[in-house]
Amino acid sequence: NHQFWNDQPVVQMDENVNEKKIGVIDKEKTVEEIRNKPFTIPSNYEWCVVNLMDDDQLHELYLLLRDSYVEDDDNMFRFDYSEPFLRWAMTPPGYHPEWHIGLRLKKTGKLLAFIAGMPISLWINGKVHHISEINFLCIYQKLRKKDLAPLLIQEATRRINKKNIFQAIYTAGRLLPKPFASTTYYHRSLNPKKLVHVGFSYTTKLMTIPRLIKKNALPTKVKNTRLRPLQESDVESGTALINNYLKNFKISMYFSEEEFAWWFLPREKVINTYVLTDPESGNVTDLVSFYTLNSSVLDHPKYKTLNAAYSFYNVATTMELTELVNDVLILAKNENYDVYNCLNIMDNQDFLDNLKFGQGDGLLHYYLFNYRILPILPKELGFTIL
Ligand code: EN5
Repeated sequence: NHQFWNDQPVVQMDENVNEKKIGVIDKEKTVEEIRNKPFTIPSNYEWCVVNLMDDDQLHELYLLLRDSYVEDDDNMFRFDYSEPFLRWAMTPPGYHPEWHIGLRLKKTGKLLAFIAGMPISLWINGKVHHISEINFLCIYQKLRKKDLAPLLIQEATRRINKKNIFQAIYTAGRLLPKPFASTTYYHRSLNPKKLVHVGFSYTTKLMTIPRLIKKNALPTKVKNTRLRPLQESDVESGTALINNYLKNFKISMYFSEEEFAWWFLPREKVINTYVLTDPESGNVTDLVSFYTLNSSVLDHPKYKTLNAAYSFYNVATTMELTELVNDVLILAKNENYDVYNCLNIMDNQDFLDNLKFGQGDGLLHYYLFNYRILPILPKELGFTIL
């Protein structure tokens, strides 16, 4: 049912973008033209701002997402974003507290729905655009089919427009009008036995558990022994390295030094970044990073959690990307992750086969709100959404 999306400034399903149509969809508006009043909601609900700096409110949001956010197609796993992760993901430099929008039941105050906007800088066709990212749209399981999502999206749009921003980027596993890129998940087993037990992976007649263990075995030590965690003093050269790499993609993230420090400096169980530096200059030459996003294993007697690492950004200049990522698989395995996940974006396709990643059953579609671009291939995309 795309009734709502038909009236929104997005590329429609039957539309094919050509050169002439690239650019803003809705006619330009001014901040003054944007309504000041929040969207009207059924009288038993109320809007709220979820203050992520408040531990109790962060915990409420954590529980809502843990119980009602994204699942795989067969409802076997559900994302379990940790509290420190959620705070990190939604409060980057320049964030707007009022873009963390909640919906509560008036009577009890229970948090029933949420949507977040975050400021983001993107390179689109060679130019930096300061727009919004949308993420963590979630409606409490028992409240589905009440059509609350359109209200949350419109209220987020209004608050973002009030800051003079009229474009947003977002991803979804579902097909909506209309992706500019569709990417595929790949998975590298680190703990094959557990993955099979929880139903994340499977055996076949030929691929038994012992064979899976053998196939996925990794050395205990990394090849590049100089690989070390990113630190404060690497920020300047690390930012230069990554922007220089990312600007070659058709759409990519752009990082100020402050943003680079925010997104890459290691935070335990949230974000890990490892680098190699040039011995002479001390500049970062290679960088590999992953974030921690566990999933709840739904209805399993023994296991409750799947420990998953997700590839974030990788840049290799002094070695093959495959060699760099092989080392990070070793580090992730040694830190007890069960699986290393990755999309076929950026140059990731170059290492997937060699490093024994297998295609998953999930897709991730990328969307822009109020902007038309030509469709692009996964490998032309230099941008990860958490
Ligand atoms: C907010 N920004 O479907 C939107 N995950 O493949 C986020 N599959 O884990 C939207 N179904 O293939 C996120 N194992 C959309 C993704 C939602 C989550 C999702 C998929 C991605 C996933 C696993 C488990 C499937 C369980 C049954 C999967 C196969 C792994 C196997 C490992 C060994 C080599 C072959 C593949």
